[in-house]
Amino acid sequence: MPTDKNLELFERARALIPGGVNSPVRAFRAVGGTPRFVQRAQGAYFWDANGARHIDYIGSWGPMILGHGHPRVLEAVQAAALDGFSFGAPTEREVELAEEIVRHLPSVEMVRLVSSGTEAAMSAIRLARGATGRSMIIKFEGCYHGHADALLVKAGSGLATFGHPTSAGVPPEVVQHTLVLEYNNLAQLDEAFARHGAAVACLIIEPIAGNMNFVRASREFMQRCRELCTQHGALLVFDEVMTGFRVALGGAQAVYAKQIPGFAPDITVLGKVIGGGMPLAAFGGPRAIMEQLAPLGPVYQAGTLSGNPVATACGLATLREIAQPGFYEALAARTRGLVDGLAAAARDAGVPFAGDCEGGMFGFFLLPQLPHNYPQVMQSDAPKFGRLFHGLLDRGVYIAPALYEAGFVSSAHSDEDIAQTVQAAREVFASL
Ligand code: HOZ
Repeated sequence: MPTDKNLELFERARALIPGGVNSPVRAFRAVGGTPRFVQRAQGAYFWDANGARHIDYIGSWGPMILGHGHPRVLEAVQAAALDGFSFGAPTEREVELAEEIVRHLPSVEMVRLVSSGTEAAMSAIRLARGATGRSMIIKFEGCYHGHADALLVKAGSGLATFGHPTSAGVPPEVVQHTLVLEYNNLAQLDEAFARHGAAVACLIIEPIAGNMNFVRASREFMQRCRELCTQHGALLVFDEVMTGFRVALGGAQAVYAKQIPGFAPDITVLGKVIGGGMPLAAFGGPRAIMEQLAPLGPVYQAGTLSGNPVATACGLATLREIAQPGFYEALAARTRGLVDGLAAAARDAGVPFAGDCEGGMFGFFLLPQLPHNYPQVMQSDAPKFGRLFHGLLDRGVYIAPALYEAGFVSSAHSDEDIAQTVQAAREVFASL
């Protein structure tokens, strides 16, 4: 028997790292089996420790929109690394990256760079509370905004997988100001604002939720979120860590602005694509709100690695590539081709299937219809998903190892990759 290097590494890892991983979903607990340890990646593929090639639909959970090892991104990172890794002092590249972000997001006049999506969401909440002088925040069931204490209530992603309504270690007092509502439920939203409107600092939402698989907020729901926030003096915070520069150049807010005239959030939280695979995230909004931040205002926020020079080089090179004309049209067409192909394969095999996508982000459910909220998502057939996951994995196709996660296509995925994926799914669906 040849040795299984993935298994060997997993056993070594489990002895030293809780669960053998540094982020829970990677452990394959939802689907069983051995996580693939990545040796290297190029374009749309990665090779695991056994040398097996996989078509990668995770792409580091979103950042790798150009695929792995894009030559111009690589060049920018190499050049930046030669100039120095970290200074704890400002650099020109931070200014350039801020300019690039502001150029594409009309709702953002000023931006602060941080190192992770969790940090960005946590800071955005502090800013919203500081700017409004209020404490209460509204979030939605199934939306995940990183692992800051106040936001770990009925979140999605790994918390959905492990069935934790919230995390141990979060004292009830810390979440006492967090009100959790059902996604896409207009009546509940109206009632919450009627009752608590004057106390609400902000409403934070994943406009296209990517941590309960892929669930869109309806146009009506989003419009009502905007109206109620404006009416009650609360701030609308868009968590675009996943969707920012992923579903469109202007993010999910550009998608909603097309449907709702004049639509814009107050604060935007960004991550993933803006770092191109390096630890980089950001939050931004109108000047009057952002000027509440230290050193100008009373809301404190800081970070040794914030605006890191190598990470900003990577993010900047990535954003410059994706701003090329036609980039999103091609990416969206390829992603749509994947979802339609999977749907046809499932239909031919008589397997219930509902899929959706926007730009380079997609999701699907083994359900007859798309769900609109977390309880509906929870009706998905987890054991069947596990069989699909492993069937695809055995055929060299790597999707998220949990049914509560979205998927990601990059510009490096070719029509042939999509066709191979659909063929693999066709074989697996037939066996379900
Ligand atoms: N929070 C990510 C899933 N929505 C997982 C991140 C990771 O494991 O890298």
